[in-house]
Amino acid sequence: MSKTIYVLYGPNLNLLGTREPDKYGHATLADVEKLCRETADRHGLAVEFRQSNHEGEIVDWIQEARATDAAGIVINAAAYTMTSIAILDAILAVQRPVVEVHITNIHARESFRHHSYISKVAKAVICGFGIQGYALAIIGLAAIVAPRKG
Ligand code: CA2
Repeated sequence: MSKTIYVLYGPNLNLLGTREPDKYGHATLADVEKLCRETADRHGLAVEFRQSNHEGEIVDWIQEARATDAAGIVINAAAYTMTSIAILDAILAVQRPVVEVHITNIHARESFRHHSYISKVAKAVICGFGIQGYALAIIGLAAIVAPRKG
């Protein structure tokens, strides 16, 4: 198993930090990438960081994570979380721990955001901590894939 974790970002999250800061904060996607790399580095992991507005490309990357023997996946599939059986199926096939992250608490928002296909197959779900949720997800994954002694 490699020491790389895939951090996958779904549609519209390329806009992070530029619109709706009241909901999603002021940090940009580049800031999130930096946070993920620093957190992973502290735990002896590397990061493959990707964002796409296209469902199929996200499916391709989940398959790639298996093909490259990645240690796990952190995913915020954004609106595809609530709609994509294709992403659900890809996660079922990947056979690696997957942590679902949302910047906002999706359960405190509109009812159409309450149902997640990904939650059904994820190892863990983190929502509502803003971008710190990514650091928490990486720390949790590190504990699963490379438990520390003592
Ligand atoms: O809270 C989250 O992380 C979400 O996954 C964000 C998605 C939303 O569809 C989910 O229900 C919850 C929306 C991402 C849109 O991102 C933007 C960021 C900045 C400005 C505009 C959109």
